[in-house]
Amino acid sequence: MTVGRATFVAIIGAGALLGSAPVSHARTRDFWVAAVRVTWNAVPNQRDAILGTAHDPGETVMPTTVYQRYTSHWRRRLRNTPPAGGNSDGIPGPLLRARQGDRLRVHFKNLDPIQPHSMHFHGVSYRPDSDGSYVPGVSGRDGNVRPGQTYTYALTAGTGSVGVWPYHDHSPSMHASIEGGMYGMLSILGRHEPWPDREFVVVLAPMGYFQTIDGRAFVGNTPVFRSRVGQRVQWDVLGMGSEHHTFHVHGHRWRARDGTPLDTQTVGPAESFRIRWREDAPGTWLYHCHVEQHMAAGMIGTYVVSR
Ligand SMILES: [Cu+2]
Repeated sequence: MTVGRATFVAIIGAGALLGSAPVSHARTRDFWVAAVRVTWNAVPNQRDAILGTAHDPGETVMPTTVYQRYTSHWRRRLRNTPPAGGNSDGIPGPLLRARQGDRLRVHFKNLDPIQPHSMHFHGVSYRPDSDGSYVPGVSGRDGNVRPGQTYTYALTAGTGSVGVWPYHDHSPSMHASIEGGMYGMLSILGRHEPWPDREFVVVLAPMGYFQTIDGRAFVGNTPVFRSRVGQRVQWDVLGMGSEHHTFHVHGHRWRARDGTPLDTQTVGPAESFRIRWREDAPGTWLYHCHVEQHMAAGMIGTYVVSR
């Protein structure tokens, strides 16, 4: 007990030295994540229900590696996102939630038997040995976690960390890994911000023949997000890949930083934003990327609001 307490004090001291936010109620949050091989189907029902076209499993099923959330010391697999946060699991990786002033320790294990992997985080502070990117001749194990190995990334959420941010593989295998879904999001709340009642993670990214939301394409396969009237809803939106997307939700508007009402917002590669509202519009609504070719290639889903 005494040792744990001493460690905690030392960690707070380090945070203060790094110039991060007020740390009086700061916590250290541990996350356990592994890279695991899976067989992923981007279109599990094999169809585009809007156009009425069929897609062959030869196009939709692929072996890939994903980030998976675990209990401590990788004993047991857990869901990556809260149950109401969508029906997809494995892509994106675990939603890592913290508060401004917190320290995060992300314990990563590479269970992929073939490729090296890593975790590189946006939006938070860290020393170079927690950057998680491979720099030939310079970087250490953090950027090149080989099969069977582990690495712990030490991160600090400072005043400039409030918001939502991507993380992704930045090892030598990053290009194939990102195309295959090795990305996820950090969600950092301000010191006194309430947790939303519903938090939806939306990653817009290409995968094989498709343009996907959380690794799935077409209504009936993409996440069905659910909320109730009166709930505080938060959407965490991220673009990955090489294209820009325009995120649109039917029947709702939100405000840009300058107060302008929006119902469509552009997100480029590795850009991210959060959208919040108090839900007041019951019904079944579409959400989608409004780049027409992306929508036609699967980047569309439904959002169900009950009374
Ligand atoms: Cu798009």
